[in-house]
Amino acid sequence: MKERLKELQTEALNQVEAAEDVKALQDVRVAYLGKKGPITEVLRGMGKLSKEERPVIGQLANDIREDIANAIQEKQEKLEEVALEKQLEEETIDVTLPGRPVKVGGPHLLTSIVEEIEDLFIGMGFEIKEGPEVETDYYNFEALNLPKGHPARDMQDSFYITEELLLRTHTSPVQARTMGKKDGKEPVKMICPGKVYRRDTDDATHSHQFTQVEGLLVDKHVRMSDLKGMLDKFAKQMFGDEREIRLRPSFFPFTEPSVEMDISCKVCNGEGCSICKGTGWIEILGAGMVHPNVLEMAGYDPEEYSGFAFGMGPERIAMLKYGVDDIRHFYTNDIRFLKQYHKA
Ligand code: 2NL
Repeated sequence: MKERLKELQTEALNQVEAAEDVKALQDVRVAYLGKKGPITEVLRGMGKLSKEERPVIGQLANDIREDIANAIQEKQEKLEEVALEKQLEEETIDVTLPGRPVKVGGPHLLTSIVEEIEDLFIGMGFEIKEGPEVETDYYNFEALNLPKGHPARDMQDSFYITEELLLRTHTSPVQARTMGKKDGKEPVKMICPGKVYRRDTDDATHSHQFTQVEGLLVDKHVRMSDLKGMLDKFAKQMFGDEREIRLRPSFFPFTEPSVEMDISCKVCNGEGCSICKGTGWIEILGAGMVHPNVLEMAGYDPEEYSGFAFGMGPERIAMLKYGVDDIRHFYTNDIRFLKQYHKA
């Protein structure tokens, strides 16, 4: 019986040694240590043994079981280790492979231009204000010295929603609202960028929806020369230090006097070319001293307070700065057009 047990031990240990995976090892465990295994079988015959032999064989059988179990455990750990090594090797990442390029977008040209304008005016101490695109007739027209029946209301054919509500035709109502909150006492120094709407037929230079940046400064003792100095600073920062400005008389219902500002043509340096249509000058914006009626309606005493205001179209500025020949390029979203203006 002793010999049979030793035989089984050697046999089992050889099979443990030979097992190539965890599954094979499991089979060895079931075969030798299971209830129906040969060791159990041998022990069933213990009844035939003498009293002295029984504990010796019992002890031996237990030692052999433990020996086989330990061998299985050890082999299992080894197999798991090998499996892990193999997995790690297979999943190695080759960090020297070239990467796949990630497509990165960028701001729209108009967004960049508006932000550039904002930065310049923030640098001069202006606040940025926004307001509703659906406006009341009062703030869009009335408060800007455009009473009902005023001929200028025809000039700006508008998208009306009701008799009293319309899509704003300029950003000026944001300024009228801001002044109205100051109780006629505090100064205002702001710009308001935003979308505006006019009933126009779209073509290379007209769009029914476009962008505007307007500015307003109201305080005591504000003069035309303050406007001129500020505009000169803006033009040089936006278009280059070598640009000159000139102001021509003009008309807007909300300013008096009113002017239009030109910058000297960058292309021909004032000589006259196709860009400036032979004049040497390019129109950039409109401006003027805030009309006393506008100040008064906003609650200021025009004898005590005065102000200047200006308005410009970022599309036009972008077109001049980058030679864009059609305003519709800003709204048709052709990526080939847009990505020319993404900074690297
Ligand atoms: C242009 C001309 C202008 C204004 C806008 C304004 C606003 C208030 C009071 C007075 Cl609240 N004026 N805005 C003044 C002059 C010209 O815009 O050509 N825009 C594209």
